[in-house]
Amino acid sequence: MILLVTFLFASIFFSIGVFAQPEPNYNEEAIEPYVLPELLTLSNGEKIHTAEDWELKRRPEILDFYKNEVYGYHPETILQRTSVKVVEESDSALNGHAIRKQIAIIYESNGIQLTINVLIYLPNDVTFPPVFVGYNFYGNQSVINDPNIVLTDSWVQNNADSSITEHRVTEDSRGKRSHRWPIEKIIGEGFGIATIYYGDVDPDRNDFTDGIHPFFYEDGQEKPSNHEWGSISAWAWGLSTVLDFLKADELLHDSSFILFGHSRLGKTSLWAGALDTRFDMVISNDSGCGGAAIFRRKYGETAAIINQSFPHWFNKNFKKYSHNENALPVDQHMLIALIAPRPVYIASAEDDRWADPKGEYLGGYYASPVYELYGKTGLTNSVMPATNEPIHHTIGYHIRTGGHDVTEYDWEQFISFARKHLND
Ligand code: GTR
Repeated sequence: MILLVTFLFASIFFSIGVFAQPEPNYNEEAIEPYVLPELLTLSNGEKIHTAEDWELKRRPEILDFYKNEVYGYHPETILQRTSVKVVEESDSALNGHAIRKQIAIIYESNGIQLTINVLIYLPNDVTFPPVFVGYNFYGNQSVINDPNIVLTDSWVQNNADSSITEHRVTEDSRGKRSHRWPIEKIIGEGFGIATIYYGDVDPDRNDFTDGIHPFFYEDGQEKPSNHEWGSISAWAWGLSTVLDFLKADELLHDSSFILFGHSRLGKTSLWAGALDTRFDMVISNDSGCGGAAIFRRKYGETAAIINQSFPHWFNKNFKKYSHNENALPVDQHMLIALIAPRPVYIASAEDDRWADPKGEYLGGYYASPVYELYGKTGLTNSVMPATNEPIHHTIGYHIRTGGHDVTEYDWEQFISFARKHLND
């Protein structure tokens, strides 16, 4: 009887949509007309005509909107509370072609510690190589099959891919994600790579008692308040903290740093690149909703869907924009514009409709007027390019064949884009 009543109530709730996921739209024709918030008009109506006014007036205003209403404020990196330990180093990695270095960044406060493990490969024959910096989903050991890679302690079950969700890191997961990280190729092209398991900074679950957040709570605080940081901001904080130490490393202090991230970590790379102008270039791969894609299109994943599935990614204030995108004071062209004039690359995949490839393209297209203020070229055509026809302006873009993943084709584009623009 009790079971029957519970079942009846659950069915009613589902049918009226209390628990149900909103249905995604994949029909371009069904997109309602929308008006984007103006990139080059201050909230007091004043128009912006110069790069200087953009930097002094409009950019801080937009950055503030994002902090308040989307990703949440995060504390400034506090170097005094961190120390670094070289855990392992070899100058004969990858058959002698690379230096491998593993460092542990230890953040300490009130007697508790958080350890961020950074795995670095650098080409042996290049001084101060440019370095791709990016998070991985499954631990540093997953990016390459190398028995020397230290396993992190902060492993937690992660729901991103059911094929490797076995709780703690095991020897089995060494190299499981190597197809996304063609490290030998990257090294062979003269670039370095630094990667970090994102769960070291904040485990990816709706729980604010773990990861970096509690280190910054006021007495009695148990979770971030409405305007404070969600997980994407926490991961962005982690990238800036790692950058502090990379920049101080004797092998890297003259290097350029290229942020790279896929999917939720592509959303993170855009936000981290917007916040921290020390990153010389930013790449987002299949970043979708909350990344490069325009919210107001509501194509594929939407604010309502993402807030329901991943309430911890954004701040509490962002919840009020579920089914209410037009009330947002920003849209994602503004996130991309915050990176200007630094080069930014947006990568999409044809079958990754969930991430709205066209919305990702338009994010770059509508950001372009800010690049133009600096005399740079963004995406000039309102129509997106054909599949596998990359654009390498200061805003770069491609849509490739295939699905939600990071492929060799993607890396070929990232490398040639970096070569072309790093010294702009
Ligand atoms: C999906 C999520 C996307 C994207 C993706 C990923 O479940 O809806 O926003 O971030 O995960 O990170 O692989």
